[in-house]
Amino acid sequence: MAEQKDAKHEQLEAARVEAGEGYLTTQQGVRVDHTDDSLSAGQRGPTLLEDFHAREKITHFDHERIPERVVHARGAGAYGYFQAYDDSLADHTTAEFLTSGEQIPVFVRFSTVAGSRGSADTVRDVRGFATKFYTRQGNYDLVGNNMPVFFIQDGIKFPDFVHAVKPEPDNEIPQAQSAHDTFWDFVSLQPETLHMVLWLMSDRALPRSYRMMQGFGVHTFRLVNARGEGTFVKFHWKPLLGTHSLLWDECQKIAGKDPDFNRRDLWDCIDSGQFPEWELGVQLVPESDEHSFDFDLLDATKIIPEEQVPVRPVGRMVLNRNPENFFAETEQIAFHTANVVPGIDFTNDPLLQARNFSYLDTQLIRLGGPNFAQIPVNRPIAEVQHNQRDGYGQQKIHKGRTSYFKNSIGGGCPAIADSDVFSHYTERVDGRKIRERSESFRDFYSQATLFWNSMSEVEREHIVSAFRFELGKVVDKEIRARTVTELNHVDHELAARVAEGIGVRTPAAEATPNHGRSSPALSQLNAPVNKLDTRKVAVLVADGTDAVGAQRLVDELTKKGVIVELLAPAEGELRPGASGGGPLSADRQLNTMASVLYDAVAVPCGPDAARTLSGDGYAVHFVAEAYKHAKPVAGFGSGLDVLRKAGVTERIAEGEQVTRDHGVVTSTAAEQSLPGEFFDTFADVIAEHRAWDRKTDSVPA
Ligand code: HDD
Repeated sequence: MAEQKDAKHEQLEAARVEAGEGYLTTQQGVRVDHTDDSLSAGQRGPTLLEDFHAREKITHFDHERIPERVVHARGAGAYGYFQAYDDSLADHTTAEFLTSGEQIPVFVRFSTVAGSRGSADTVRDVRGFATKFYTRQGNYDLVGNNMPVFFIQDGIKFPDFVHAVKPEPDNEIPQAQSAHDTFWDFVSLQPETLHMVLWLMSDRALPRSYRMMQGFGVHTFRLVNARGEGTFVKFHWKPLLGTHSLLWDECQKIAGKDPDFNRRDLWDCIDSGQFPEWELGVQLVPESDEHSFDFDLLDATKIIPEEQVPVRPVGRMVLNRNPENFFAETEQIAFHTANVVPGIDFTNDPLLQARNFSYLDTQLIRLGGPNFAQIPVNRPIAEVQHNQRDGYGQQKIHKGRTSYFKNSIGGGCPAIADSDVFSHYTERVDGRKIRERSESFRDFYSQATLFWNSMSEVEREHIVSAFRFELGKVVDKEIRARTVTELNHVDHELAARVAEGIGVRTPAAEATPNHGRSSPALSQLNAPVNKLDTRKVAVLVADGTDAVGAQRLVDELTKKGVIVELLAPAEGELRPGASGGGPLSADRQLNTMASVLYDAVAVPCGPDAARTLSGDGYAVHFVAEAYKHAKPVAGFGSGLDVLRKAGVTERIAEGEQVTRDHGVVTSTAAEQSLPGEFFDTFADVIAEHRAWDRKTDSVPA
């Protein structure tokens, strides 16, 4: 594939080092002749302190780790570009990257929040979605999440919130989970968390892929135009592939089968040229409308419903390049909400104000001093000139005698520019010093209710079972009861359904009447994006699989953008079936994989293969589990025997015609007579992702 080069890429080239070239040396460039044995006094004698090579090697190793991020420790990142569609935002902002139409290099890091660096990807959690735009006017960081609101309203509560959700301090259990007493203790005592907690209990917390998640700037920011006029703005990222999720049961299994599930998915897709893409949208609110909502624009626990202020598309982002070195790039990237460029400014959102302190502060300990902006991945492509000097890890040799302003000795340089500068929005502020939450921040329930009202029944079922699972892990019954009392302010039915599952008394009556409003844009399932690009399908094969039919299946689906893998009891070339064709080769050994790692499963024809697979518990479980998770399941000819063995029987119609029943696509035809319609129907079903109307409660898997 042609290499993408942009200004950031070229800058990074200077820092890249080819592995495997030249001779082994010390850090000082001295060639070494031996690196397998320490220098010792005799073959069996003590190691000598004089062995500078061994000491240097071990010392460096001892210092290889840096503190992990206090939150968002586990992540994966990639480079790409952002491109504005046109200059239509020019009336609102002087930020060139939003109006120039040029490709602006970006680095995006996705993350989970609560877990350590080595935790599993598919935990129930918020996902970070942080974008660094390397613009000509300097770096702009949009440090967002995949949910549009936050748990707390004021950053001073962030340490409390994080201490509550992180593993409990006495035994450091549980890892990367909110299902424990301290988290729910906090939630039940801090009702402003409720709206975000509903998002956290929803499918949004279980993304199928980083490529299939929305992103949100969360806060209300401000765009500022050339006349110094401000417009409130909320940022939205919408994935082209739609927003899709896993089931909780899958997540728990994937955490063991492939803890790198989301990270691997991002890497593999970029590696194979299937570049993920998002559209950037903005909700704009004129300053004059600041007080025309029934919530406060400065309250980060609130959304602006899209039906009230539509999201206006302004550009697209494509991620097209994997990093070369995880530590150097993904680990050392340092985001900061206060990294803004001319044309974008803050508001007085108290959560944002605290973040503007926290990010710079945390990088100082994480990256070991004040020069982390010189680390290759963090360097702007804009020219950097300032009078900051020295400090740990200084990489620059600043020439000259002056590092102060004003100066005459250095010719007055660096000088103050008179154009394209960042000027703070001249907001008028006036107030007494007080510690007090604004009255306008006091409605904690309406938008939680709005979210609940906007969900489809399937999504509601998932939310209820998430609450039951999480609260079911809470030992203290008081905390369970208090949480249900809070939920009763959101919706009585929700509170009752949760209470029923966790042994808590159902509240007698609703605490706050449900306002009945909804916002359709909040549901993933009410308006799904049906695309099959990069969906992953497992085709179960064995010796005797009819190679012609199986190959047709692979070719037809691959042509449509689906990723197809052949799984067999053993890897390698398979003995062809009676109808010839082939050779067919298995991509993977069945028992190293699992249905939860795929979006759909198919079993082609071949009597011998069907016999083998029907007698292989792994294969049968594979199909049954996919069926249970409402995934597309397909089979033809004798392949149907495997489906029957897996309990799919009632969805299989007799006859060669292609039938489609609750996401199950079948035909009794062997491959020669299999109608082409089979592949199109299967593809349609894959594009729909899940057959939510399939009832599978009684399916064991
Ligand atoms: Fe934060 C990391 C997103 C509130 C303090 N945060 C961090 C990252 C993301 C977010 C995506 C990871 C960046 C990366 O990939 O390196 N944080 C958010 C969002 C918030 C939010 C969307 C609310 C709207 N954060 C928040 C508050 C504070 C912090 C209120 C502190 C007062 N966040 C941090 C931090 C981190 C961080 C401690 C840890 C590592 C880092 O910054 O670089 O400073």
